[in-house]
Amino acid sequence: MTVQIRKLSTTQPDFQKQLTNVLAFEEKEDESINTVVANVLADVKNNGDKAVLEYTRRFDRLSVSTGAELEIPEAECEAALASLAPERRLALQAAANRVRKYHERQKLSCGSDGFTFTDEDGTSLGQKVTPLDSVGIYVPGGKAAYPSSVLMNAIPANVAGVSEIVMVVPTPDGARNELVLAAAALSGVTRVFTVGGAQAVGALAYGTETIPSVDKIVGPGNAYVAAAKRRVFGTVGIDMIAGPSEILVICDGTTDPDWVAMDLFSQAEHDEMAQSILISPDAAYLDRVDASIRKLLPTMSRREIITKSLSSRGAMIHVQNMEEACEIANRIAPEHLEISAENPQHWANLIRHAGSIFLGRFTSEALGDYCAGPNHVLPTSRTARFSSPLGVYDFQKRSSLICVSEKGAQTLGEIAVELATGEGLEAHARSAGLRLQK
Ligand code: HSO
Ligand code: ZN
Repeated sequence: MTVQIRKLSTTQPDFQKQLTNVLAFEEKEDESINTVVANVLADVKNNGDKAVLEYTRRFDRLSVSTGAELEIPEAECEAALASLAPERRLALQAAANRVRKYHERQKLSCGSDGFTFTDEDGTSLGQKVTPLDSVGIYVPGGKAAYPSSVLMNAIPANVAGVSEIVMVVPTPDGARNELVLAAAALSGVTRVFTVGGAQAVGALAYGTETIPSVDKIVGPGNAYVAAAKRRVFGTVGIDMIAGPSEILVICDGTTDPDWVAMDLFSQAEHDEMAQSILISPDAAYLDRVDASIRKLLPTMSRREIITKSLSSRGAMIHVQNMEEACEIANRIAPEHLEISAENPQHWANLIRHAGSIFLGRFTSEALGDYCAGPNHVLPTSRTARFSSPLGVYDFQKRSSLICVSEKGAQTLGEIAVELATGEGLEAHARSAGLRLQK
């Protein structure tokens, strides 16, 4: 199977249409998945542990007779961390420390203490910020089990001050992923249960005899998990529903083409539906990267996934200049944007929509996935137009504060009486009116 990447140029008369085709991605709304998930959720809601144990036996071939046996004690996560090869343990610890440091900055900058101010009548107004009490972190099992994602989901919650962080992870046939457990030990996770799928989402949303209900569920999962998260939204909060990974590289033509080819591979290897796009004002450079792709692809262990991803959703776009490259990047609103160019800061100033921006040729996107510090849970499928990376702010909420002085009760009371009367709400008008001095 040879790789065939679409080539576009902004000078083509139908360029906009072609770009729309490249970006088109339809999330399959599968009715059969929805039906299964609705049944599983209802069963877990009504029958608690009994249902969870039954689905875990059926889907994960894990047979235990009590809910308590689904829990992995904290000591086992600590032991998993201690038993890692030293290089692996040090790398995980270094990543966790950097992610924590970054998110601590984020907590300071998003005003964790709130604010108050007093107006001329002595009425004080403000905003109070509090962490959520409890969150659930879904961690996929099997091939898609990423310890780095445990760090990225749990550490911001921990930094926000969430006191109960419950992690659920399927363990098909009872196989536990040591690196995932070790990551939990480093991230402030308080309890771990070996459950997955829609049943895990149901347990976290409704609670069972063993698994506590939480206030918000975050973390990636398969189509069943995504459908379950959508259904329990409202009972609990959820984070985003993540689509396949994406990378957009803008290159001025001065970076080693092998580097850029490998950066495109790095997201393509996640998923056949992942999207890797390269934009350059230098047409000859696009050809050089194409040659690097053909040279390097046979050496990649995940070449089949990469080939499918690049051939079905990849693209190379020739533009007239770097300004035009940035305009198209804003239109694409990618999850990850690498600006592999001289003076990257200059071009980054023109970018308005991107989940994470990687500046300069030494900043490979892979460093952001693991250890630079910022979160790797990012808006996909063009949602960077209106949403942000997962962060401390996703684990906080705000309450308004209003303390009206006696004088303020007069000024505000007159306004409220007038408007309440206009709305025909008598009790509102009288409630405000009773506090008016006659
Ligand atoms: N690039 C992925 C995150 C990840 N990469 C985890 C490696 N491990 C998010 O788009
Ligand atoms: Zn990645």
